[in-house]
Amino acid sequence: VPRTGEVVFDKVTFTYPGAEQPVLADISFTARRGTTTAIIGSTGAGKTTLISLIPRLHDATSGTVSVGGVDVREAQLESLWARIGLVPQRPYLFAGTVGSNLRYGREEATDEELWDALAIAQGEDFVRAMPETLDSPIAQGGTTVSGGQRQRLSIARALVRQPDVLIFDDSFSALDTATDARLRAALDREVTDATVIVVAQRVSSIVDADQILVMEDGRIVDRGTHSELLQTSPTYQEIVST
Ligand code: M5T
Ligand code: MG
Repeated sequence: VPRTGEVVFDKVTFTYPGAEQPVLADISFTARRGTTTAIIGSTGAGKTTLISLIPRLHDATSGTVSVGGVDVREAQLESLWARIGLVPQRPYLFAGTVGSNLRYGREEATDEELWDALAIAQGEDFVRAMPETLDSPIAQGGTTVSGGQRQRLSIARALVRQPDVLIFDDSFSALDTATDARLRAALDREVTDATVIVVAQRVSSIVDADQILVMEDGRIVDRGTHSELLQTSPTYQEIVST
């Protein structure tokens, strides 16, 4: 099994169990290691559903999804999940401490590794400012930290696991644009080997992506870089202007 996190969708269709209409139709793309693939599109376009097929939260109805050259259906779930860091659209924190929340998924991580992940996720300053830093208590649901702090802890948690595939589902939306920009610059600098997939609402979060997939009604209607799409995609132009 090659230790590469290349993600390939080949003619993927998906219908939720019991639903009549497919939510994803004819999705094909390759997300290469060391590159960033962005997915943008209006609410309900199917972005969250698409990324949920990678760790097999759902299985494709037809077509194949593969990670590192292996069909995810043939991969052992535990080893598949060990390779994927997914930051969900609604970040969740457990009752415990900052440290125990960050270690979820990799219990053996050292404090230094937690700080490294926090530095990239732009969470270092606020955790250092907490009275007990990594040992500071977190209430169930993370109600003692702000939405933006919760998002950054959730991002740091994914980084601690050092996955081959890093997926951010609208993970930068609660961050102000300056923090968003610093975080993406740090990711670019520090996370160079992973396959990064970014679902975003804000175009400013994805202008530097190696490829952008524009989704509409469960389909990829256009693809390219930011500057290519500005020239070729009316849908993208509309997203940019709103
Ligand atoms: C795409 C439907 C949803 C929408 C379409 C998660 C989920 C979604 N859907 C279900 O029927 N059951 C489900 O469990 O699928 O939804 P999405 O993938 O969540 O879209 P999105 O991520 O692009 O939207 P948003 O709002 O996060 O930008 O018809 O009803
Ligand atoms: Mg979504």
